[in-house]
Amino acid sequence: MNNKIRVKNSGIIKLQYHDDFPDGILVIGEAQKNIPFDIKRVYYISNLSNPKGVRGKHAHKKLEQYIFCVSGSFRLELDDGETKQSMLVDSPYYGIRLGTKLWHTMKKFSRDCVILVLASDYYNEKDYIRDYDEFLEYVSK
Ligand code: T46
Repeated sequence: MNNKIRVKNSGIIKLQYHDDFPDGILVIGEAQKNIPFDIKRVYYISNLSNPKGVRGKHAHKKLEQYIFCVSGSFRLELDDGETKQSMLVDSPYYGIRLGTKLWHTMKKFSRDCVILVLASDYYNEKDYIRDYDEFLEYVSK
């Protein structure tokens, strides 16, 4: 994770971690501390064994999220309607902000990839924009 974020409504946080154990590393996220909202939902995505698999391809209207790769790696593509950025996410310490009005796509998952997402609200399909043209219209308002 060596990227500077250029798109709007994103950013990188580095979580507190302890990697001095012989039996693994411990990474800590705390609401309103290093995660800047109250976490109402946690979900994780695993079994990403399809090398051609693509997830995401949507934006959110109000939801704030941080996405982590707790194991393996994947490619995250971000698009704020004007600027696009692609990055390899491959560290359990770093979270990428998926803020509002940010089209995001996840692909090129390693076999051992596990994605963890911390979200500011409960699942609400009405918060999704799943059509790219609709997204461009929404961000141009
Ligand atoms: C996001 C990216 C990073 C639920 O019922 N509850 C949930 O909390 C979630 C996350 C999903 N679902 C249902 C909705 C769909 O019928 O699970 C199905 C698959 O969801 P989706 O195609 O949106 O999954 P991804 O991996 O493309 O996107 C997910 C999140 O949905 C989304 O908010 O930002 O991860």
